[in-house]
Amino acid sequence: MSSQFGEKIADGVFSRYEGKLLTSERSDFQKIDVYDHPFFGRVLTLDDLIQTTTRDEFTYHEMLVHPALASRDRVERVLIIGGGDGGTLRHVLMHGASEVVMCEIDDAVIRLCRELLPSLSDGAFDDPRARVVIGDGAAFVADHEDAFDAIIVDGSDPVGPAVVLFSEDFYAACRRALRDGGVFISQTGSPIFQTDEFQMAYGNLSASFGACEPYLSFVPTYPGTLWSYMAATDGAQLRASSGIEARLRARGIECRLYSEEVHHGALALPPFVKELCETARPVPVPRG
Ligand code: SPD
Repeated sequence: MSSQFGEKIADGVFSRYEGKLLTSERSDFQKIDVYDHPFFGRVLTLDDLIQTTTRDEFTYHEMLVHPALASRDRVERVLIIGGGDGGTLRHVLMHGASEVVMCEIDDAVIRLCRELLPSLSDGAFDDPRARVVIGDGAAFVADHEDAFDAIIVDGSDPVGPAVVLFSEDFYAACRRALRDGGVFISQTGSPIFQTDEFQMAYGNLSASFGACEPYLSFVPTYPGTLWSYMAATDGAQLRASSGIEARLRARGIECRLYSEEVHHGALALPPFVKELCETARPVPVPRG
C-alpha cells in the first residue's frame, strides 16, 4: 500500500512524495521513517523531513565532504557530528584519514540505515578507522581540544535538539577542538527558503572563525533543490585551493558531481546570497 509523505517548505509550499512505507519507529529523539520510492529508491525521513535517498545522496554527501577534504594534502583525524546514515563517513574515509569519529545522538538511525539503506555507508561502519560514539555532538566537541583536522556537521534542520549545532558557543568549541589549520564544515540549509538558518550559521561562524565560506550546490529532494554549505577556517580558504583533481586521483576518488571545476563554481555566489552574508549578524539560537 502506498503512503504519501513530504514537508511544509514555506507558507503555501509543500513537497509531496508517494512511496511504500517500510518502517516507522519513534526513538528517544525523533520519528524515523523509511520508504521505498519508485524514483528516489530508499528514502529516510526524520520527523517527516527528508534526510537522504539512495538515488540522490551523492549530490549531498559529495558536496558536504569533498570540497574541504580534497583541498588538503593530509587528512588525519576527522570528526563527524550526526550523519547516522553513514554516507558522510563513507566519503570521509576515501581521503585516507587514520581515524574518523562519528558522534551520532540516535543509534536507531544507524541501525535502520544499516539495515534498509546499506548502500549509503557501503561497509564504512566496519572500517577499522571508523569509531562510532552514540551521544550528544555538542558535548563531545566541548570535551576535545586540538584534536581534529576537520569537523563535519551532518545534522538535520536547526529545530529541536539540532538547533545547538548552529550556535556561536558550539562553533567556538569546534574551533578549539580543531588542530591548527583545521576546517569546519556544515550543511546550512536552503538560501531561498531557509534564509534565517543560512544567516544564523553565517553570522555565528564568522564570529567564531577567521573566515567563513558559503558554497552552493543542489540536492533534488531538499526544499527548493538549491542547497548551501559553509566551510570555516582560520587558515587557507577553500577558494584558494588548487590541485584538487590530482588529490582525488591519488586517493582513488571518483565522484559523480564534485570536481575541481565544480569546486570553484560552487564558491561563486550569486548577488542575493552575497547580500544574505553581508547582512548576517551573530544571533543567539532560538530554544529548541
Ligand atoms: N532538510 C534536510 C537537511 C538534512 C541534512 N542532513 C542530511 C543527512 C544526510 N546524511
